[in-house]
Amino acid sequence: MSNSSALLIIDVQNDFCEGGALEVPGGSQVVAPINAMIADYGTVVLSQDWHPSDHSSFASNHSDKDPFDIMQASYGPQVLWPDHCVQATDGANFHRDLDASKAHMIVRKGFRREIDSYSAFFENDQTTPTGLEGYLRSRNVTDVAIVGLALDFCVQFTALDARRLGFETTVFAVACRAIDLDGSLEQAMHAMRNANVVLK
Ligand code: VGL
Ligand code: ZN
Repeated sequence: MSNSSALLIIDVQNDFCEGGALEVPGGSQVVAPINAMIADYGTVVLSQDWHPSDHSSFASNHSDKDPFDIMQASYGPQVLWPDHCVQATDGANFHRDLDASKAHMIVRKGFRREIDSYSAFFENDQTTPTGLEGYLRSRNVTDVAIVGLALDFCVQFTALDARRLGFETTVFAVACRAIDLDGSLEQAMHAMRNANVVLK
């Protein structure tokens, strides 16, 4: 693949894998296909969900809420999650078999207490940037390939933002796994197709 393509590896962290705090079914199965793709890209970016323990997306920080309830945040509806990917915990570490040493950049997201961040480009208010766009543009990236966890949350939001920013965008579903909360997977596939994300 050419140097104008970047591989965005989304949230392949212990808490999203089997036995983790917000386990995605089959999560660790993405590691081998992702490792096999890394050498094909001139730019390789990892995203890392990186929350403070008092993060507003954690149900435990709301006295009247349970995990997977939906809350009205200032920027819209927000799913409340089990505590996960707390900064500097083992759950926030990348899966041990992921070839993380090959990454050129690591984007941390979700570290502001009041805003969650699914996308690796913008937080959930859709305006606070992570800096990833500028990084890719400064390396003349025009195309992105997206893989990782979870297909219906962070992968989907990253892909939709990539399209919004004008990147040619392919999601490799074989190297993704989904949470699938109340039809979220089907909804995500539909939204990505509508936005001209190429699904492979
Ligand atoms: C994610 C829910 C909460 C993800 C992150 O990586 O898809 N999902 N935080
Ligand atoms: Zn999170």
